[in-house]
Amino acid sequence: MAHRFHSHAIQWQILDRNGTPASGVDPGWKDTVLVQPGETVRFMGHFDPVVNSGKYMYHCHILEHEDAGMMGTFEVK
Ligand SMILES: [Cu+2]
Repeated sequence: MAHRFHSHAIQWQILDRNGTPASGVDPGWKDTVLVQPGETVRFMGHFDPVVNSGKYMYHCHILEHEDAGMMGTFEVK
């Protein structure tokens, strides 16, 4: 099943899907990144170390998945 990766307070730019460069609707800033079953998506965000340092929450945007544990945090230093 597909998952909708989302994190708060930051946006992403998709680099590639399974090694294929972003194309179609993928280029541009995204609030949420759709990840298909078995797919690897590489994406990047811009973090200013002074303005954006701290902890960020990420989760699947499908509530049942989030409730089942598809969530976590990462820290920008
Ligand atoms: Cu999910």
